[in-house]
Amino acid sequence: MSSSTSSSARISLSRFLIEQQREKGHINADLRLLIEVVARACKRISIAVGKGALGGALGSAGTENVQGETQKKLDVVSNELLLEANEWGGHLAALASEEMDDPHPIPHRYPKGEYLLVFDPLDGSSNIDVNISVGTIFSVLRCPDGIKDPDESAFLQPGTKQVAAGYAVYGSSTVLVLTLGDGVHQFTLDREYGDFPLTQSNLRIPEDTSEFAINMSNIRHWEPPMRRYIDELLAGKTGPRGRDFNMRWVASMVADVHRILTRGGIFIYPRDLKDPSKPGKLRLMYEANPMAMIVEQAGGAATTGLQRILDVQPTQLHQRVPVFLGSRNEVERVTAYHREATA
Ligand code: AFP
Repeated sequence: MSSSTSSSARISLSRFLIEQQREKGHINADLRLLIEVVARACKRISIAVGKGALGGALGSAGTENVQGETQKKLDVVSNELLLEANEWGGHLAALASEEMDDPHPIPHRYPKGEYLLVFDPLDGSSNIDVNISVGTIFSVLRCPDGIKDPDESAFLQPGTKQVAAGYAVYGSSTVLVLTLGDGVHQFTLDREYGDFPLTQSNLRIPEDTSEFAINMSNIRHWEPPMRRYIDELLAGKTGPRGRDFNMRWVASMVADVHRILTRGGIFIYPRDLKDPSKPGKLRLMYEANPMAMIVEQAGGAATTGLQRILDVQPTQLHQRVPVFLGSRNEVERVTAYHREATA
């Protein structure tokens, strides 16, 4: 069962991490520092996002990232904030981001650590200008032994190798959701004190749900098992499922996943035939993998439709995968439909 914490038992993120290090031995001092630094950068991003039009950072930066997507000014600002916060602490061997073609080395003037950090600095950024929740997603890997100057190949590890994963949602409040491989915990930014007290520990995703999240406008591009699954949901009480389903789609993965973590649901971004060269829209290393680790740690499931996301062996830093994640029974059903279709 998940548990909420009251303000009388306030446990800050720092205290939580120190206890994880001291009592449970889950993390070492470097990983603790890394998480604290990422949280500090998220606080700064939250402030920049919260300024809205007053910050002068709304709108397009007039550039494109490696995916060919238009970068928003806040994408660039968020990327810079995460780089600046993390490069000098001595806990990282390198960083990689959705917004940079290649990994970012640690400048020679700083010491290097044992970890690799991969992030999507501002997920859902096409929602910024319309004041809808956006967020930051991150994943932490170990730098392979003996590699002093990690390049792309050092990052190409399956999601099972992640030592930590998390996201921040910049919504009506700013929340930080974190897993260190021992459950999922939620912290809420206290804007007056500037810290992240623990507000919920051991989040659990219900096994069953009647809520799905998908961009239905792509329906004509879907493969047959995908259409079968959604047709059955849409048929509601009159169809084979015998009950009605509701749909929600924020188009910010962080916000959709956060809803699922809070009350259950299934999130789907399938492979589609719109552009057969792209196996889905979402990126494996800094969207699918960290979210899959969080969802599994909360008792849910996460697949590509055919295999567990965390088992996918990456071949490129920016590769895409189909994503099915959330309430276990729905993810297993739609995965079974895909497997049957390829058998
Ligand atoms: P942006 O960061 O370009 O807004 O993309 C957001 C996203 O990667 C993910 O957060 C959403 O779930 C998904 O794309 C929305 O995709 P559609 O625009 O195709 O609905």
